[in-house]
Amino acid sequence: MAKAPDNFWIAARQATALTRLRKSRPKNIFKGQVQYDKSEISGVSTVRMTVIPQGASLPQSHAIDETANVNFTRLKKPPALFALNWQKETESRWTLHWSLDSAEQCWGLGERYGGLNLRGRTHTLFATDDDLHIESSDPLYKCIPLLLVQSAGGTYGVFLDSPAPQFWDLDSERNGTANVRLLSRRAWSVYWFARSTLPEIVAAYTKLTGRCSLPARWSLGHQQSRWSYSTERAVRDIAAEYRNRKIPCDTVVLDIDYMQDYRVFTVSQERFPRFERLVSDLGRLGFRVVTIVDPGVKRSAQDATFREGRRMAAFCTTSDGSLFVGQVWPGASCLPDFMKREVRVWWGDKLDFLLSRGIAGIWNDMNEPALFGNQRPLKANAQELPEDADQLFLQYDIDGEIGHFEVRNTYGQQMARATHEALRKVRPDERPFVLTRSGYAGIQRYAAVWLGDNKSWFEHLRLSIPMLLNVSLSGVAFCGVDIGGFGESTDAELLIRWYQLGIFYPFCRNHCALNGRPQEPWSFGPATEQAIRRLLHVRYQLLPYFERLFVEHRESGAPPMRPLAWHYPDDLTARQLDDQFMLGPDLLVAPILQRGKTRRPVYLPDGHWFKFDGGSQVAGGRFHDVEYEMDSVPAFVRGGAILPIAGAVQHTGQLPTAPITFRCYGNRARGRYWQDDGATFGYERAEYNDWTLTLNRGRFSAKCVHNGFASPARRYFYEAAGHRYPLKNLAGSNTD
Ligand code: MIG
Repeated sequence: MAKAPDNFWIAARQATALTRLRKSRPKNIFKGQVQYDKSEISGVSTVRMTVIPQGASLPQSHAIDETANVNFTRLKKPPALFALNWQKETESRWTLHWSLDSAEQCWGLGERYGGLNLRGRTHTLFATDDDLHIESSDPLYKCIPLLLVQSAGGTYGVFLDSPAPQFWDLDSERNGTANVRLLSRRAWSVYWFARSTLPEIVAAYTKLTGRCSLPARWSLGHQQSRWSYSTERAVRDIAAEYRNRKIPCDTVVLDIDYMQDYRVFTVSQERFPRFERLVSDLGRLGFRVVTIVDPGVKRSAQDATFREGRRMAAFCTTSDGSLFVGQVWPGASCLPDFMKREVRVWWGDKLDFLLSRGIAGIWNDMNEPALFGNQRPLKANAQELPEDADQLFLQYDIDGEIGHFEVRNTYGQQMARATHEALRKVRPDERPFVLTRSGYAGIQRYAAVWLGDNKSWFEHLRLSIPMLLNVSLSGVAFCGVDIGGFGESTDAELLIRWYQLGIFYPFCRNHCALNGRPQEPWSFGPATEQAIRRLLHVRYQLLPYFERLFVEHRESGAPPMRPLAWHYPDDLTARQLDDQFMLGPDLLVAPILQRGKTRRPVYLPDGHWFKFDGGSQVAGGRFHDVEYEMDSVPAFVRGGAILPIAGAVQHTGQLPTAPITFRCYGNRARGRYWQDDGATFGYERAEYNDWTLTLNRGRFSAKCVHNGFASPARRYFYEAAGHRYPLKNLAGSNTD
């Protein structure tokens, strides 16, 4: 598949390395069955290889979206496009290897610390709570074994569907080989997506593993969090500050201190004596409340959740049958085995404690699972999988008892699934909001994600772009990082710069650790507050555009955040950049990422562009040295785009009646405007409106493609060449 490298030295190195590999590789000791299947998924030729060791059962996938009904047909032998070699080297170790062309970059693999191109180092997939993200960080919270290999010639994909520990060595020895070590005693599958375009590969992968449903509109608004707002008073004050200062916000998030002694499904009577009243009062101000829920259940006969869980054998046990006990926030705690269906149902029913009190969404933390004092239970360079009995605890899978490490990477996934399914059950026609720290391939079907404990460092501001791009390309469209940074203390400059970028994260939440100084938008004086207010207004103005992007994610799998190469695959400069990105097809975001800087080089691909602020036209096909003020919006709009811009609001509850202006960029432009209730699954019952917008030599028209939603009365305008004109009517909606 890889064409011969043009560089002689690379070729020579590769040849030596391969001989060395061949010599050093133990022989294949595999005994069992291998199956090959093929399918055409969203136009991409896909081959699946399933490897079933003697005595093992068929693999049960935790990634595949069963409702997608992708059909495979059996093949007699591996087809030519399947360029992957593999072997079983020891009783618990497998290796897969193939060669990489010298020009190929490696993207994807979910949550990785570092730049967009993952080539040149090793990446461990073993769910880990790492609260110090530095350059040598390797395993993090999420494990998504999808690699996208891309070059000017196109992109191909490799998806290794196994929740067991994986080590991906992406040419760390610079000899042109990718080498994956999988530690497992069970069956597994690998999918090979044949070379195609980047959007097509992501379409195929998300067809297979699912796409997120449209987010509840409120969850796309600004969320304010902190570890912790630990009294009713503190929560009310935050909400009041937001409304008094007219800074847009939709959600207040409650971290672990709302509970009694950190016990799950409790509320502190002392600090939150009138919890329900608090939630409903906030609701009247247009706020939703989200609460954290960790998996650890306090091992205590006084705790009702523990008693119930023990009675129904919900908790993970060790090999001698006793309860596994680990240290987490409530102290000595037990972990529910979310692999069991009845445990997921039970946990879901328990969530009613929060849902019946009006809690709008659930935030799952610590679900790697994290254990104090034992965050890395597997050696960094493990070559063997410990025996089942030595994998911390046992879990259950279709074929019975199984060592935890074999399925560790889905622990958080199964918890998020239980939570998602509970919300669907209790509120069948409401779009659920679940946020999770850990997850596996397919996590997008159950939850939005944030990338855990970053710090208030410019370095982490900068890295949030490539990290979120790789997460997005790995199928997880609804993602973000803590704005302002979680650990350490932020300052005015960093907070402003972070909001300049953060208003473009699909998930937009300010969150801060226990010891950091407060970082709500008003914490640094009036000038900072004013800048952030303006930036958040822009976030809300763009929400109709965000909603359209999520509609397109459902249609095609395209994530809102995309590398430039998504749209400009032949542009060699664009392919190298990971300090700027596309938000959908129309916005290019290029923020300041260094302290003390007010300018930066911005690359605009071919075509013409418009500054988001002020709308001046800028030529594409080259770099520009761009200066940004403290309240500037660091974005450029593609010439030929039409953006629906909403009028100013304080929260999404006010959006349906806010006027919409279709802002046209250039004198020939096209756009799309989508409208629904933003809250229910009505869009699946055709209750939405969908318009194609065009501007042709000054003539604006909105063509209704679908008309199924009775929108409340609102006013519409279009804006072209700096003038704004009222629109008489938009078919399919009520205008006044
Ligand atoms: O051991 O709940 O990543 O967002 O504020 C720390 C307290 C536990 C880690 C999460 C962070 C959260 C914090 N949690």
